[in-house]
Amino acid sequence: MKKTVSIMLALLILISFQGCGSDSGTGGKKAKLIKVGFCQTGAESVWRVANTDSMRKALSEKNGYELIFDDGRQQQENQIRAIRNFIQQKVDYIVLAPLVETGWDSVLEEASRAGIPVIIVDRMVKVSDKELYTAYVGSNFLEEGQTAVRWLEAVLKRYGRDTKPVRIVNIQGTIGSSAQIGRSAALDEALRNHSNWELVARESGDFIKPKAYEVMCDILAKTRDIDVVYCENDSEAFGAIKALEEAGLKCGVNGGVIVISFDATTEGLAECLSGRISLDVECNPLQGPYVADIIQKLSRKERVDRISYLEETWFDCFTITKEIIERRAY
Ligand code: GYE
Repeated sequence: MKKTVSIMLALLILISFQGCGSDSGTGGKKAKLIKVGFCQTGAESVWRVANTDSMRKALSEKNGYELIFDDGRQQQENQIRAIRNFIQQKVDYIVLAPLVETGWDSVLEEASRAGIPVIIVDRMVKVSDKELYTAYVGSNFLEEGQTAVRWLEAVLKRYGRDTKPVRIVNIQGTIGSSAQIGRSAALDEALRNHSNWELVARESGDFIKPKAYEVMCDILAKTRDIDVVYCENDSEAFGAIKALEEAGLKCGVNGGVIVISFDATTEGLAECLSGRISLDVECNPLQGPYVADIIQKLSRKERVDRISYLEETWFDCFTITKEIIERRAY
């Protein structure tokens, strides 16, 4: 009798242990994680931090991924080295947010030879063979810029400034990055189409607030006759506004300097509400779920779209509200 009781007890303990294991939903066995190497440009802006966050959340262990994250610290050589490391570590997928468009052919050929699919996010790459990447998720930067110049045209008209000289400063993003190329190209196009628009200065702020502050200070030392500052992201707009205000200039559509920005982060929209930023064109950094979806489809050998542009909108100082800012996810 005593023996039967102890056998039953042992059995009970065994069953309850197995029960604990199956709580994970994997029947006690760990499901194989998908190994992804993600190579980020760096942490230059508020937008970038939101982008990294979105990727980390979507490609979490809980969702079935082993994510190897690499911060390129704004150097293409670092990014190339990271990709080579990912190849050595035999990752299943490589996700690359390229700092600039060119210079990727050899390393992407290495990834292709190793049979590792590459997904490009945010900025684009210019490669000799399109097959060197499997899919792209990001923004149409030329369209973002065209939205900005169309808005400027309309506002100048509304204020009766459409035939007067319009003196524009362009604080560019990282030279050679798709975000810079597209946004600057839209401004160039508009400059060609408006004989009264004049580009008085063009410098790179590298998408970074302190750098933009520095270049704006230098420009202001040469001229204060400025109508518009076309910044290529929010961080640059913050730096430019600081320099403009320290120089005693007012920022705003009504009689001040019109500051245009891109990203529409919570902080950027707060400046839009204060009137310092007149227009903030949205650039969506929440790309993680799209990348996860592509990886899932590729794992099931399903077809994926080669190019996916995220839907984006814009906000200006006339229509922005506290409620819009409170609902903002980044
Ligand atoms: O606008 C900026 C960032 O490539 C779209 O890079 C991205 C840009 C974004 O650091 O804030």
